[in-house]
Amino acid sequence: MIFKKTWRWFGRNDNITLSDLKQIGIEGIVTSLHNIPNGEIWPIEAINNLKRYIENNGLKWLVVESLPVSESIKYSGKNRDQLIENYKISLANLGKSNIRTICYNFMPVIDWIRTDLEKKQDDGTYSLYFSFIRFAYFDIYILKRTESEKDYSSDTLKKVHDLAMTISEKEKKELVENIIIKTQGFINGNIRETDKNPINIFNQLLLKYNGIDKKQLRENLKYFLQQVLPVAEEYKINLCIHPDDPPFPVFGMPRIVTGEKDIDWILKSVDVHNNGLTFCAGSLSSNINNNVTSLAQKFAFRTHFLHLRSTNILSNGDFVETSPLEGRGDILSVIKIFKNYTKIPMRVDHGPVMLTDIGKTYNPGYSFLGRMKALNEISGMIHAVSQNI
Ligand code: DNO
Repeated sequence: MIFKKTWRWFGRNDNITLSDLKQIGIEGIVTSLHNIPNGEIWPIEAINNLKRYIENNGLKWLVVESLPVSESIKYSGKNRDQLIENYKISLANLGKSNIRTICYNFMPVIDWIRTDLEKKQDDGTYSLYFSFIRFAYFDIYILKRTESEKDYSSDTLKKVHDLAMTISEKEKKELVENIIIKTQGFINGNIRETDKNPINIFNQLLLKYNGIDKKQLRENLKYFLQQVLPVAEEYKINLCIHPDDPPFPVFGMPRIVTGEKDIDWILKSVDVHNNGLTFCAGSLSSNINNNVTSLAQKFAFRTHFLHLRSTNILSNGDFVETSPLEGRGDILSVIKIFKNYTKIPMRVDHGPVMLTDIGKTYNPGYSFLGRMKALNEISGMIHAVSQNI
């Protein structure tokens, strides 16, 4: 196997068990200490406890996804230095426990975004989906963000206003749940299912970024990297930033991991091997300006973790997740490029809901059978590539 085959597992409460994962050929686990609040130190005992549990089940904890970066570090709040100190201690504790690949992201306020979590496809499966019109509707009519209309074309605005005439209360509620709640809670995001007024919390957080443009956000990332990378180097930890998903500005805030220029800037901002990338083919594929194959060629040398998934951009600009055999993720070419690098941990991502998983409860994008199907498609490609077929 030219990659380490890994799987994102959400801890002891995940209804997919480690023995399930052994049965489908997984070698390594990607997980996080999901119960530790964002910003707090990860104690070495808690790390070792989970690590032992994984090892007792015959697997290895290979990747942390994510060690979350607190908002205050991103918007350079008053307590950012204290939070960076905490981050450094968590990193050192992970290093002492021999966990050496750490994925994180630097997206302001909101991690990944979809407007639909189960959009029915022609084949009867359900996929994640991003609709521009419904997203803009949420921004303008539900969030009521000041001057939000300025961020959309007149054509989009017309469609948004048309939608406003017909959208039901149920659909509005679903948009809130899909965009800012259900995709965030399970990854230690800012909003939890139990929060009473998520819109209010979200709007308060957006205010923290008033006056923070792309240049400033980049500087805040650089400030963070300059301080944490010496610790990463000392403990031989590869830090790998995850691309923005979707990779374009949202809610009037900048995004700084969207494509070639951004990634180049980040890798050069602190030019050491441990300052690396999570090459998420899926996220990168959902920006029409990105050519995933050439990005892989350019950045494979600093990639420490791979997410193999793919999307298709539709003629109206929306995007939808696809099988790894299709779409703009160009997974076969990506595999061919990474074949020449030493055994990078790889996982699939965002599988469809299908067959007997329909109606079961999983974190959005993380059902069992859809991801297993994608993993098998990818395993077939990897096998052929490794045999030079
Ligand atoms: C969603 C994922 C993200 C990703 C984090 C990494 O399913 O792509 O949550 O894991 O952004 O920090």
